[in-house]
Amino acid sequence: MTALHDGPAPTAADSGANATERFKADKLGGVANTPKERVDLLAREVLGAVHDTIRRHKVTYEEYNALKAWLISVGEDGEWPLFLDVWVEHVVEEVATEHREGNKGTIEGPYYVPGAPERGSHGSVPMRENEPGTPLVWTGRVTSTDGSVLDQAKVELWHADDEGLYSQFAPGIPEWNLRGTFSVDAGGEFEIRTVRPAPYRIPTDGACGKLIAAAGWHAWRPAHLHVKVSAPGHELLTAQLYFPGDEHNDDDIASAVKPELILDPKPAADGHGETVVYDFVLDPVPA
Ligand code: MBD
Ligand code: FE
Repeated sequence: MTALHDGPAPTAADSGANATERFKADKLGGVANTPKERVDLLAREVLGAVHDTIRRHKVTYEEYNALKAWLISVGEDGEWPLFLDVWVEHVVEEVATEHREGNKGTIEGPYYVPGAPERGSHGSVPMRENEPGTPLVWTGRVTSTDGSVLDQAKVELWHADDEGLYSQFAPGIPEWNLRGTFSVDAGGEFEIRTVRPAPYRIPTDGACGKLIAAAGWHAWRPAHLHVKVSAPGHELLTAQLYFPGDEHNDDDIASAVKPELILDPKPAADGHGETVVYDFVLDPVPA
C-alpha cells in the first residue's frame, strides 16, 4: 500500500484529542438544558443497571479498580467520543429515527467536520493527486417521501482513505481530503467522484483498544462512506453506505450496518473503477 503521508504515525491520542475538540466546538451548545426530572430518571436507571450487574456477577475490588483505571484513561486519551459513538450511539440513532418513512440512517461517529468545500452537483470530492484506492462514481437523486424532487438538497460526504485514515484526525493528510459538500441539480440529481475507502480499525493504542484486547473483541468497522443529506423542510439524514461482501458488515464493532445501506457497485464501463447508484428519500419535518 502506498504510504501517502510522511511524518508521524497516527495515534489514538491524536485522533482522540481532535475528536474531543470537534465535539466541544460543534455540539456542546445543545447539552445544557436537560430537565432535572430526566437526569434523575436516567441517571438512577443507569446506575441501577450497574448495581445489578455488580451483584449478579459479584464484581471484586480488583475489577472495580480496573474499571476505574480504564475510565480515567478513556478521558486521558480523549476517547469518550470514540467510545460512545462505537458502543452507544447506534441505539440513540434507532430511537431518534424510528418514526421515519424515508431513508434509513445510521450513526454519525466521531469524525464529521462541518463546512467541507462545495463541489456543485457533479464533481469530485477533494483528493490528493494519485489518491490511492478504487475510483468510485456515485450518482443519485434526492426526493421527499411523497416522491417530489428536492432540488435544494445538499449531500455532505466524508470518509476514510485507502489506509482507513480520516483527514483532520490522522496526521499528514490535507485538511479537507475526502470531505466535500455537494448540491443537486434541478432534477434533484448529483454525481460524486471519489475513491473506495478501506475498512476502518479503531485505534488499538488507546483506551478503546485496551478494552477490545482485554475482552477479546475485534476492532473493525466495514468500509463505509459517511453522508449527511439535508433539504429545506426535511429532517436531516445522517447515514453511512457500505460495500457488499465486506467481512465486517455482519459484525461491525459499532453495530451501524443496516441492509438498506449496502451499495451495489458495478465495474465502470471504461474499465476504470466502479459506478454505483444510490438515491435518498427524506422525511418532511413533522407538522
Ligand atoms: C469511525 O470511522 C466511525 O464511523 C465510527 C462510527 C466510529 C469510529 C470510527
Ligand atoms: Fe467512519
